[in-house]
Amino acid sequence: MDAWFTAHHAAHHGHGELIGGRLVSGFELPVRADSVRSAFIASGLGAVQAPNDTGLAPILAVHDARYVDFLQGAWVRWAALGHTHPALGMVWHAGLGTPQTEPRHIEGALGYWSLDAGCAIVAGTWQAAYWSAQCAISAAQALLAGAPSAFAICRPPGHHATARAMGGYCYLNNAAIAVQLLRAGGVPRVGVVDIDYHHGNGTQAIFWQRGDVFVTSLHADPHDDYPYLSGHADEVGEGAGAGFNLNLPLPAGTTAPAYLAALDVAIDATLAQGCGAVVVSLGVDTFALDPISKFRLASADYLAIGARLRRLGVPVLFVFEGGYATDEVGLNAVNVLLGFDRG
Ligand code: SP5
Ligand code: ZN
Repeated sequence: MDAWFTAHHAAHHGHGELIGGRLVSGFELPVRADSVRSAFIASGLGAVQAPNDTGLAPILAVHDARYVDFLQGAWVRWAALGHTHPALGMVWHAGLGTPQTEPRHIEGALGYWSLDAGCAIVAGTWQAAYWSAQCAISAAQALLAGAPSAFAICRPPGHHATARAMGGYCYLNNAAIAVQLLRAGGVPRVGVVDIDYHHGNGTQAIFWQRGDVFVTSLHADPHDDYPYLSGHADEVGEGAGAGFNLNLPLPAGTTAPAYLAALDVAIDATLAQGCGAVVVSLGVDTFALDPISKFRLASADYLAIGARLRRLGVPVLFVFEGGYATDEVGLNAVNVLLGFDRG
């Protein structure tokens, strides 16, 4: 199994986030991706490749073109106000649906294109997000070319980003972009298995009305944790997508037995849909020592998770998402791949 990585991710750094009513330094740090890359190399699983530059087309197959324009230009507009600190919005269109008019002022635009205060923008944010997506795209292309598995070391992560909004450290939905590329490449139905601690709300929203993409997510019960506003078990999709979304919320304190039982439910449901390929949103913020999460998985449990995922029996693309225990994030992510590889 090869991995895709670029050093461009490090251009996205030095920002804060709003947690517990305080603006604190961000948990989504450059060292995360570097640790995963180092652990992958040490594992001997395969080579680390640089992604191709496929341009904006695969990104625009998922994201609103006006949102992508905003992301590309936001820092320059913010800096033009004389700011040197990271850009962060402070208005949200809660309950108002999707307003038609984009505010002219950058402070308004930041809210217009945001889900929450978890996505500050710095000078290198677009560069990092663009190349993060390119890692997912190149890994998906490898799957289409016949690879049985691939690993996109994406940073920033992607599963909270919707077609037209950033949120939860995510700007472009790398997993959704990969899914769409696999669909365009001829896979009739694609599965998503999201094992990040947080509900994959962006991925759910993108495929909500789609019957060609089966999305399942295991995550913290949204009554008790981020993203709070979605991830309940009664969210099953709509229209052509009715029945093609499966949420498996789990309580705080969840350990391996209950987690693996839920993972088996997700895998069985995905198998029943006859998916020709599966994208795994690989977050390891389910780890007991994760600083922002409340599950209690151990490093060895990730080997078991990978072994279970092998049951999918079709090509699998792993896309890196969350995981904030910087000392163990590489080990835990690569343990999933090792478990998968050994079957
Ligand atoms: C990709 C990803 O994992 N994004 C996660 C975004 C989570 N943002 C909100 C975190 C709220 C944490 N609250 C508990 C803090 C305990 N110190
Ligand atoms: Zn997460």
